[in-house]
Amino acid sequence: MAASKIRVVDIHTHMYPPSYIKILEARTTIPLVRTFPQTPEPRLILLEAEAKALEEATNDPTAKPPGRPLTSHFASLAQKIHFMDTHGIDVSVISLANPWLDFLGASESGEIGESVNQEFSRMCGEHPGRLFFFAALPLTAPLDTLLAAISHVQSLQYCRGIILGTSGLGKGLDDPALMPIFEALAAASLTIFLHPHYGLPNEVWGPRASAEYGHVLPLALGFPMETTIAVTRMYLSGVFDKVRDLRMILAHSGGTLPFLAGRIESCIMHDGQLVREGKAGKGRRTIWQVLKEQIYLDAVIYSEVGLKAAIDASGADRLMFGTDHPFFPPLESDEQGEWESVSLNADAVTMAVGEGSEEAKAIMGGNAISILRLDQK
Ligand code: 5CU
Repeated sequence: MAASKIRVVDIHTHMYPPSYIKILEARTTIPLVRTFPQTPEPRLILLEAEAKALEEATNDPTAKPPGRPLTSHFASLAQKIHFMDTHGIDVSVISLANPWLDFLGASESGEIGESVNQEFSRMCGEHPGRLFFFAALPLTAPLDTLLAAISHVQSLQYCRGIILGTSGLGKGLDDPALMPIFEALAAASLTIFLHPHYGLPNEVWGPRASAEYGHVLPLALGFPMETTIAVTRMYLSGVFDKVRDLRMILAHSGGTLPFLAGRIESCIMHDGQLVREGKAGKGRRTIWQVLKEQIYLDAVIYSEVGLKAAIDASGADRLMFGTDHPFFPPLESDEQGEWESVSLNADAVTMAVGEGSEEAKAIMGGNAISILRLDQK
């Protein structure tokens, strides 16, 4: 029997449609897009950790420009398809990149969200079967607008879930006010793709970070800790028990959750308050169980060690390959060629489970096809 070809699916791949870039260009505070005299390309400035560098470059035209270059990779659909073809990616589940619609006012986010989601739907329709998307929710809008947005995106042919940051309605994902949203998403079979943006407070990085360490600390450590904290808060608040059909994919292989789950469990078992309140007793679903029943992890962790921890925690049948395109482009080779950030993740799968193995096929695409129903157009 001929060996079946591996189908590669990228579930972690972002875009900013041109209309969204226009919104960023009109802004004066982060997130924003701005051109500086010292660089030809506009710069995309997204993170609070970039605030100091932005101020310095605004006051001093010779200072290092903040952010990252806004290349065609961020907004061009043709470029996304070229990237997929270059890396042998059959299907991509695209999503708006951070910070999504989180910074918009309550009166505008519903309408802007609807048009952004419609734009993603249109882009997917240009490449039927190759593109699906995670929609963005207007979290600053009133509850009825938000619930209407969930119904709207559920009706869009290529929508397979929603991308969500950790701030929720402003108070994090353990906020009881989010329950109707989680219930509506579960009822609509829309999987949440949980993605970080806010990181940790700038003071954590110390006074040298902004000038000397680039984006390393907020991206390598801030993002994963943010995800870990958000999901642990959800777990402690009982969201996963209250909404048993809720399904979440965690970016970056769950932050540090696979590594820290044991410590979280031990802290629960040894917490006097939780024990007294009956929250740590027998019959409790452990975080290990939630990881295996309601959580999926992407495979964007760049190493065999991290990937093995993710597989041990959630199972090889719950991991899904991703690239994080258009972030992390090659800096010393042609951006139109192969990206090392992609091969690091693909190689980690090979090293962790063996080239061509059933697990490798599942992680590289099979899991995403069945979990996100990508065979249904
Ligand atoms: O480089 C960055 O700042 C980012 C970002 O903002 N979002 C993301 O998904 N990856 C990298």
